[in-house]
Amino acid sequence: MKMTFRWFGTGHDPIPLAHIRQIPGCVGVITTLYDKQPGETWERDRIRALKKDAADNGLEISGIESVNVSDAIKAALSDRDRDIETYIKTLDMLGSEGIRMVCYNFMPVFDWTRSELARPRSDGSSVLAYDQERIDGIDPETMLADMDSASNGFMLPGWEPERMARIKELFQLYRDVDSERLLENLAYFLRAIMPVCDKWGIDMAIHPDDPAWPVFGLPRIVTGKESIHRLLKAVDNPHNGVTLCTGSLGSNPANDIPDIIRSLKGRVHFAHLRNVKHRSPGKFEEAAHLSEDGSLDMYEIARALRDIGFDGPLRPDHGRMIWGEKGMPGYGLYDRALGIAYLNGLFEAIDREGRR
Ligand code: DNO
Repeated sequence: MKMTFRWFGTGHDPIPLAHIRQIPGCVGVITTLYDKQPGETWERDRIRALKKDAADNGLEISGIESVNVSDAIKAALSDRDRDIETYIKTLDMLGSEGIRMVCYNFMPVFDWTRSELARPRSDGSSVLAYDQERIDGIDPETMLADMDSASNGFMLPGWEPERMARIKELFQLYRDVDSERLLENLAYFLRAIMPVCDKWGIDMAIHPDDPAWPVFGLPRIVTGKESIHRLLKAVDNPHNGVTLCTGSLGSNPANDIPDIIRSLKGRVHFAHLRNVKHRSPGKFEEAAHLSEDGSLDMYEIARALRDIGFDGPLRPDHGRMIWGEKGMPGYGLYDRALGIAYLNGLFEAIDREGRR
């Protein structure tokens, strides 16, 4: 396992790489080119500049999150083959620059969804939260305005303004796409990119849907054990794998995460570890990483990852906003660094127990 930290790039992330390198055990960053729209090719010099920034600070680029997939590919529009060609070119470029893990998602219209970005907790911190009733009662456009005003002026990953400006049109594109169609479209995309993944050894790590059920009537296809196995079988190549995101899968209390991990030996290429507190069906809020603070057993999750021999990049995921930090919701420095310290402790203890 490689401990890493998500970093949004110079000019986007207020957290300097020089601070990230001081987090104990953190060897690399997970990043992307934030100005790239889905369907655009990544140039070699930009990838090299990213690598150089990291290397100048004693870090590596441990993977890309995300190379985003265009709506033309997700909804099988007439120009999907052109976008797939572009995606392949980008993977070829990344592969030739030594990048071996690419995270992406196949959620229509929205990436992750929350109803609140800064719910106050009794410890004085704030967290992201989700309430299905609230989501059911609002128009996605109203939600966009709320998200905007609560995001501390940061562009939220997955909520890029260029996309959100076209929200109505985006909903239209998916009018005839149900979950079966979406899965077919995903399999079509994966089949096309597997040769370049085989060429360079690039592991594709699909991110689960967050939350793990349909929102705003849009289909979802990566929600739990069964659906994940379906998509892995649809294109049965070891490079077709997943991002094991405990917070996304853990939004549904029916998902037994250690069991899911054990069933995915060899196909977990990236892990996002964080905790989540279930309130009632369809209602949850994020928590500190510690098992005791939420509903997930982080020790069992770490053990399951060790048991399947997971050796890919792992990162803490959304943290609380603490100590007066004004950061991107979920992506401040302090609580994610605390998350790493805690996860390092779990993994060290598990390794040592294993050696007895
Ligand atoms: C949210 C993130 C997601 C994730 C994408 C991967 O905080 O986990 O935005 O990066 O779904 O493409």
